[in-house]
Amino acid sequence: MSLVLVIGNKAYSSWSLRPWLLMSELGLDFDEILIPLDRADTRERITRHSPSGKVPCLLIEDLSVWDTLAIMETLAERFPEAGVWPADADARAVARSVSAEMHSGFTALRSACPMNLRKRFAFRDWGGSDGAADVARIQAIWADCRSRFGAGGPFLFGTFSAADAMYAPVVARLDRYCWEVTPETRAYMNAVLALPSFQRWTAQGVEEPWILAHDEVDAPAL
Ligand SMILES: N[C@@H](CCC(=O)N[C@@H](CS)C(=O)NCC(=O)O)C(=O)O
Repeated sequence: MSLVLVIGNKAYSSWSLRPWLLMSELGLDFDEILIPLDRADTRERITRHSPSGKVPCLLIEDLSVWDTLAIMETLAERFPEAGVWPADADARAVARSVSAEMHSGFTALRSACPMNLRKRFAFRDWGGSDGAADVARIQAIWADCRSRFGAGGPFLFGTFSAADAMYAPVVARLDRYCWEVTPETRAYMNAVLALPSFQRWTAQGVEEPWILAHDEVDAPAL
């Protein structure tokens, strides 16, 4: 089965990172097509593959699957042995809940702290009280998953799963915008940041020539 993942800039495209990281960490064999965002031909190039005009989009032979959670669910169905979701049914239900919560939420954090893998910023009041509430909720989610389901490894459900891939860009944001977090949160973040595929993605993003002005916050980088 040929798999091609269509993605945006590695330095900035947080949605693209999620399925790329999942597929890489699970050892699925895939090719990628990288389409730089915010250029004159971006929309035309993306819509050749993705009817929504957004990335990521997964091409399975001639079939196009778009939107991050749909891609992950399709991978779970097509590769049932790969471990996209936790094996235990209760853990799997919670993994889907926290992934859906990520997919639809945390807009204050996401807009105040766009993913930017080239920069690091001293903490400031990113996103005001809404940003702080997002980060508190995220830390509560991670603590709950780790304490109830995380005994088998350093990730939310022990071994790496789609839930960790969904939160990987949040890990990058908390790290690079220097949010103060609990030691438990930091330990989880370190496990994600140390993933070989996360490091590979970051190194490739740093080398990209493109700057996306709307993802560059107005603050001096450290
Ligand atoms: N709900 C979508 C969101 C995808 C999305 O917003 N992708 C951005 C890049 S991170 C995009 O394709 N933007 C198109 C553009 O800027 O032209 C998903 O989960 O995949």
